[in-house]
Amino acid sequence: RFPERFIKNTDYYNSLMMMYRCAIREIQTKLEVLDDEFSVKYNRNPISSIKTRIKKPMSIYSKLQKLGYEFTETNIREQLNDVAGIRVICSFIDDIYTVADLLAEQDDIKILRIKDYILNPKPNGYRSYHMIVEIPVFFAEGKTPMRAEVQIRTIGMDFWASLEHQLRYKKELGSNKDHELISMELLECAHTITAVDNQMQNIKKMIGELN
Ligand code: 0O2
Repeated sequence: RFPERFIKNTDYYNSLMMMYRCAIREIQTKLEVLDDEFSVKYNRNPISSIKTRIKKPMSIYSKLQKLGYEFTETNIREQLNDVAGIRVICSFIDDIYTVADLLAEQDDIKILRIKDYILNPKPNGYRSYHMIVEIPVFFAEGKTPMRAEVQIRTIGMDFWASLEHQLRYKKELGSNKDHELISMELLECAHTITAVDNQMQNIKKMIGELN
């Protein structure tokens, strides 16, 4: 079994997680500033909500093990991109790209990788826009670049992903005899949500043209 209690009490581990939490705060503030500015200029908010999380010790351990690395500070920093996670929930599909572009334009943020699962959804129906970013955080000992994963998605995409995640992990979908049927149902739900997202986007456009 994984020595979770031991890891949690280790000073270096706590200090590293504190650094990731600070990176999350920096990015969250940037997103809130963009949303505030947008609401003053255009009288609406592209961001519906922001959720953040630090990857749990057990998940960090498992992912490193899966990749064939030991549980060390260097490996956590160098091999994992999603210890710090920020999920941005937008109202409309075009808001996702607006938020992503405005974030990417900021000169202290470095974009390490982009995965556009909206343009190219996963075979199971998962849709979301993923950015792996690096942001400098200023600590007493100097500036440290910290990595984080920013997932940007609509309310609909988030609704689907949250429920699919719950079903997949909690109910051990893989061992269920109706696995294939459930996967097909989930894919159908993803298609329905895509259609609704597109329809909402069109309605927004029509209203915009009227104004
Ligand atoms: P959790 O619990 O959300 O942290 P890579 O980084 O390229 O080596 P990885 O990690 O598979 O490969 O990257 P990817 O595909 O960008 O996915 C990372 C995260 O996206 C996942 O983190 C989920 O949060 C989300 N995600 C990806 N695919 C799915 C999916 O099919 N369903 C749902 N619900 N979420 C998905 P974690 O660590 O898996 O989980």
